[in-house]
Amino acid sequence: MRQHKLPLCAADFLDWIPQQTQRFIQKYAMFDPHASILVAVSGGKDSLAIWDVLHRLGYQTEGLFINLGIEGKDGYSDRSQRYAQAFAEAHHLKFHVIEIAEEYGATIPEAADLTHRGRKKPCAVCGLTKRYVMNRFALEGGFDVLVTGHNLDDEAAVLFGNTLNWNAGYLARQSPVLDPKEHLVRKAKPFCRFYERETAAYAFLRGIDYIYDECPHAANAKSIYYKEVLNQLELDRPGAKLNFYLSFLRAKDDLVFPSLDADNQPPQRCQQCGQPTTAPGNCAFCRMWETVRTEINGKSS
Ligand code: Q46
Ligand code: ZN
Repeated sequence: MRQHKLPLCAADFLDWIPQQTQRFIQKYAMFDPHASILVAVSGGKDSLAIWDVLHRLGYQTEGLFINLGIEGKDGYSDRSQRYAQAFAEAHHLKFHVIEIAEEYGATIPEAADLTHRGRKKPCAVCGLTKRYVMNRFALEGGFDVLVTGHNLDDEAAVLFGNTLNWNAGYLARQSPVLDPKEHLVRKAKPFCRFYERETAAYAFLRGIDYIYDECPHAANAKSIYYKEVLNQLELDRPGAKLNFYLSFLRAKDDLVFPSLDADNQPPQRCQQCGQPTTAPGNCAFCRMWETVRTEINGKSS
């Protein structure tokens, strides 16, 4: 690992990742040893690797897979689910599945086609739905924290995008851990300081079977372009990516637009589901799925 000037053999690397993860959990006060943890699993390397590490560290974890209905039957979502399910079964871990089409009446790509938000690209619909469903499931299940497998490459790319646009509200909220608020569960990203190649190496060396393919809708995403730019920077200056992210975390408390933090907005409640929302009336999730249902009903009548 050039950024740490640290060479490790496979056996030491497999110890190093959990040790470092535990260090990050404590450093950022993510959760305590007895927390009940819901891990958002996608079937990919990062989420299965974090689940593996937390389980090995002795944490009490359950997994949540959201089947988005991408590529229909036996397509990308179903194949991803099989990897996540197989991991859960092999480790005797409790595994929950939410089928979006069953729960809300349409798959993510179908919903994207029916709403303005989708504009024929499902990612906006998908992101909003996943955030909402994960939060709700974690709250209703009484979990203390929702853990995701975001790695340093993900976090640095988000930070880069938000910095290019000086998106103060998003910058203020970007953090390895978000404290719970009313109707919002605590969220933590214990892998946020690991490079993607480190989490991939961990999954590979540990023999975790995960879905190699990216979601077919990920191609041409802005985040992928930002990752490429940052990788170029990293190539010339090893550690640049990590430094970019860690310097931001250090600077953030003092420097980033505290007056624009979303905390200063008056709290509002969605009239339909009761979840927090920035505008009066229904939340973005309820409004979007209401439009989808109206469109489906209009087409069938
Ligand atoms: S799963 Fe969903 Fe991603 Fe696929 S549709 Fe886009 S947002 S690319 S993380
Ligand atoms: Zn709502």
